[in-house]
Amino acid sequence: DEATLQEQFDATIAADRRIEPRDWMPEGYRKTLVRQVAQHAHSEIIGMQPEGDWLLAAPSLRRKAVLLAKVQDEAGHGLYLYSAAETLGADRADLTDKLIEGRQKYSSIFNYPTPAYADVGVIGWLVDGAAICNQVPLCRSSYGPYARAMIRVCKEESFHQRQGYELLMTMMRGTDEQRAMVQDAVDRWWWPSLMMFGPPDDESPNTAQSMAWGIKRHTNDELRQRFVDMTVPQAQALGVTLPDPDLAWDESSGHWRFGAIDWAEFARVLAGDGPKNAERIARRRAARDDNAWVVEAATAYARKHERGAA
Ligand code: FAQ
Repeated sequence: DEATLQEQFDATIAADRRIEPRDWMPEGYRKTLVRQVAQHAHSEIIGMQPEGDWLLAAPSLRRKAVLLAKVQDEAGHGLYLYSAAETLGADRADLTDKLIEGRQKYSSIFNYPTPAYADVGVIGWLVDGAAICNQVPLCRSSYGPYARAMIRVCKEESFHQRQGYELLMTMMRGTDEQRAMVQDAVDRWWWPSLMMFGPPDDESPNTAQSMAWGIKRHTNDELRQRFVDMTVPQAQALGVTLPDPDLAWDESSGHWRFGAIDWAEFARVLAGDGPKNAERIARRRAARDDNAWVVEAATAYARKHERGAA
């Protein structure tokens, strides 16, 4: 009965073993995972757009090949994560519709523009750096398919982070104009990167329950702090300044203290009012609608072969 099943589930979580698709799980656990995994998948797919804009304008064949590989990896991550959501009973086409209709979210970070080529480097360094901080602990998430997906995703994100940092190192060894371009991109992306970790812990409705279920392993503020501590020395090595006058080393705690985040801006972007929200969704909608015939044709072909096999 349900009480016994709940006990078994609780015991699995308490013993830090994984929940698998065939296992019974409370409805809230399933819903929370579908929400987080779908949002994560949407972020990867929408996240192809800001850098994808530079594919036709990359400054060399080598840079183009690297960027193409990175953007394709993001497509792979999205598809991998939609598959994980399907093991929870979700339907991929339905999730895409919910994204396009604004009923599911994607990361706030992808609503900012990429006007300069240095943005590609800064996204790799800061956005993929933040993604790694957030996702490495998710390799130990309690839901098996999500945790296993994160292992591969994190390996690829490490490559993404390095390609970004290497690109920036190259530009910083270049001309004054190139250095200024990098600094301007850092100034624009720093605060939005800190917002990627989500609202502060005392305003995060999902964290406590997600941690109790072992879906999340750290709070939003813990991971944000870890990211700042990791990134400040990298900024110093690169020779850029981070746009925060309050950034200071705190000897007693052994952490970098940082200034107040503009949560009103975060709320505006989540409400659909960031610089690029409308464009990102319009493009995703066009991709769904313009390619519907491919899905129809592939589905018809698969049906025909299923009948042939039977
Ligand atoms: N943007 O209660 P919490 C990538 C929402 S990396 C938009 O704290 P939770 C790689 C949240 O969903 C980016 N919405 O929620 C890449 C909730 O709304 P809901 C993707 C946000 O889930 C790099 C509400 O606020 N990574 O794509 C954001 O416990 C470069 C309350 O928040 C992941 O998704 C935000 N930043 O914690 C690709 C990682 N923050 O659903 C291309 C997995 C919060 O109740 C290029 N996800 N919200 O309506 C997570 O770790 C968690 O879901 C958090 C949020 C930490 C994002």
